[in-house]
Amino acid sequence: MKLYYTPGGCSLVPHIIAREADLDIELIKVDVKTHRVEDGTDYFRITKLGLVPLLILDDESRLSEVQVVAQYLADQRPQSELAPLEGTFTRYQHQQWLSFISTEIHKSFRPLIRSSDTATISETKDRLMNRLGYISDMLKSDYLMGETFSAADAYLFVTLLWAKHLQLSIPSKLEVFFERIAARPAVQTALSVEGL
Ligand SMILES: N[C@@H](CCC(=O)N[C@@H](CS)C(=O)NCC(=O)O)C(=O)O
Repeated sequence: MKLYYTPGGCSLVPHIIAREADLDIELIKVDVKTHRVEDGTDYFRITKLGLVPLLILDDESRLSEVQVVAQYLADQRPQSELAPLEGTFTRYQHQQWLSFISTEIHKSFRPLIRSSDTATISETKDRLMNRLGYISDMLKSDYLMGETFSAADAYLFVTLLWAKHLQLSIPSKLEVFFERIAARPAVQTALSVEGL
């Protein structure tokens, strides 16, 4: 399997899950500013949207979208419990978190990084802080799904990494959560391999 990634991007989520599941995966670095792969290939020739993550399986079938790629990788090693099993109610609760983080958290960062309109930035920050506050209130155990680390935690962790990079003040409970996830050996390896 090949995973196209960019250092510190949302592709870090499936990268972490692949390491947590101890999967054999080839990492291929993409500069998402120039859309060049590390060997110089134009990334738009590989994928029309030019987005990471992109997972290419050994039979050349492809998967994209953080949530989907992370769940696929988790499902390759069900015993690692990185995603609840298909057909269970907790599977949907986990997907609920993945979707919430994708649409309400992940996508808030684009205007924060790209926009120069102060009203847009201020409104986006307020909305992001409201959503992080909600997650903080809902977080009753060590992880989003309770006592078990899952792909949703990896996703939240990566968005908190961005929040810290932008020097946003995050709820104290999420600071503790961030440190808990950062201390995981697989997470440390993924961060170090990406040069973070
Ligand atoms: N909907 C996609 C979004 C992925 C995405 O935003 N990827 C960013 C890196 S975090 C990217 O590749 N940006 C390059 C670009 O916008 O051209 C997903 O959930 O996987």
